Amino acid sequence: MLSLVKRREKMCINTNVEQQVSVVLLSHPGKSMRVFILLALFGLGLAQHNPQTKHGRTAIVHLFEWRWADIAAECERFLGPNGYGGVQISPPNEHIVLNSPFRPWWQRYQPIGYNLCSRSGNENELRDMITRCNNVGVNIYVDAIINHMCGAGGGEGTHSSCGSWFSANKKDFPTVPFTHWDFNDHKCRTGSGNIENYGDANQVRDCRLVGLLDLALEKDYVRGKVADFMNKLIDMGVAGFRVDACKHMWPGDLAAIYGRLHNLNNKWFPGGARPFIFQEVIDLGGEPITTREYTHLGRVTEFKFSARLGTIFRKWNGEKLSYTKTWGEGWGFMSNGNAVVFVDNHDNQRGHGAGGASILTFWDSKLYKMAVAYMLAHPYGVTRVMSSFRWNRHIVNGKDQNDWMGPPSHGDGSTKPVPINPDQTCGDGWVCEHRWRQIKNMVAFRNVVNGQPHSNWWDNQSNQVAFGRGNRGFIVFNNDDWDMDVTLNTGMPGGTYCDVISGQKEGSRCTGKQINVGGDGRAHFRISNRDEDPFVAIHADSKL
Ligand code: AAO
Repeated sequence: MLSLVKRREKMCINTNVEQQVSVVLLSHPGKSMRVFILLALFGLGLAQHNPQTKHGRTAIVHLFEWRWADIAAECERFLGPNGYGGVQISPPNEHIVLNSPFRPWWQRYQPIGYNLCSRSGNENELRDMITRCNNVGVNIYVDAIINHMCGAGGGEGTHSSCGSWFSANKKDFPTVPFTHWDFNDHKCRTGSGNIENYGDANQVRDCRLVGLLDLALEKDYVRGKVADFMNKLIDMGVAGFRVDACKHMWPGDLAAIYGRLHNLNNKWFPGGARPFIFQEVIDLGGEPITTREYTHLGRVTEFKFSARLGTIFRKWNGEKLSYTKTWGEGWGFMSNGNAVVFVDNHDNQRGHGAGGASILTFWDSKLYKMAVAYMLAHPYGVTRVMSSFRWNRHIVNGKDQNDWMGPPSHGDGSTKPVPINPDQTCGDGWVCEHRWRQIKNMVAFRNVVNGQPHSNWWDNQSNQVAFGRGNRGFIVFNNDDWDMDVTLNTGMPGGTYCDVISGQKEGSRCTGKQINVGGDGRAHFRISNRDEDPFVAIHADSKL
């Protein structure tokens, strides 16, 4: 049975539920009904592991705090043409509006209801964005905040993004409606009503995460309201959800909600396609709740990937890049088919949610570009690229005093548009890592090598490593403090290739370094540790 399960896991990529179930039926016509139902359920779960990206696209970008109008334009002018598969958007539903601190980014993680107006725009703008992105083959994934509503101290009034009245004091959210019956407080056993100890799984699920009013998701009524909210978005055309704070919800409650979700809108997705589900569970080890409790329901964020890659590229704790020969499951990460991976996310880039000094961000751009390239070149996981805004970082004793600062805004707190400069970078404090040449070109690399095995590994037992992806791509890193001068077997067909890190192929011309691969697949690489980008990548489509 286990080997059958393993085999099916491989087969399930890009198939829909009906196909999966019929595969089981055909291959085991004589087995008992019990086995069939088990596997059918298993297949249903696996379908939600599929990001449903189109045209062989493999990477998602989180356009953190972008306005819907800007995302729509970005899909058409940049993401579609450059092969991005999808966008994770900031929470689209009504949220609290705060004055102190003034309009922090995290106010959007405090829902007031499920009306679709937020700091990023209204429902019409949301619908327009979903349509226009889908029309150019770019999926939209919604950041779904379903564990809680606003903070218990959120007061009472109409300080909410659609102007709806609510009362945190009375736990009254009339637009849903939720009343005090729909919250968990009676189940929580801590003095403060908040989570006090992550070592106690019951309080992690039944008490308030940082004081946020905790929804009673075991109630059929509450499940129904949450599913209605998600289904409305599915019907509008979104491809799936990043589900926030899953550690704080019982897996059984989540299964019940996911089970109510509609299939994707078949204007843009194949019949029977299930929404992609990826769940935020921070598991760095050492707590009773692990990612394993959630992987049957959908993919899960692999925070170990982010934390370890930062330490490796920074060469902290004696870590070396050469140790990543077995990167992925070999490092104790969850299985490849379950993982969503990232170098940094909107929390840990500013010290929230498992953030720490090791996390690489745009602030350390040289190492950051290398780490993102490593992630995109490596076959492990569904990859998510971060796209940030700049803020006035002010670190005192290891803590950023300005970790709350919201996106570039006008005086009234409304979010500024994203202007595009003549050189294709973004202005007004939008960092647009996803537009950086090295990152954009590595997204294309990942698409070109999709499905090819990790191959032709080489290392110098220190911080110089190289690996290929079958005969479709090859990447070489020098993160040592000395120059690199080596001849390596690339596994690529002979010819001249354009390095997509120092430049790119434009027509028949290469704006960067050229790499000559001999008829035997071998090529010479010289990379100075003082190069602005001490790494080189070539792929089948960068051949001159
Ligand atoms: C804000 C204020 C609060 C206020 C609250 C209510 O900051 O002071 O009480 O409003 O009024 C975001 C912000 C929060 C913000 C919230 C609501 O980050 O600051 O609160 O919006 O506006 C846990 C959860 C994880 C969560 C993370 C931040 O498990 O789900 O905390 N992330 C998501 C979102 C996030 C959002 C929310 C959830 C809420 O991505 O943006 O919050 O919707 C341990 C645990 C983790 C736990 C962290 C908390 O991590 O394992 O589960 O994450 O602690 O820091 C080592 C350990 C590692 C440990 C870590 C601690 O690395 O190995 O396990 O240390 O850093």
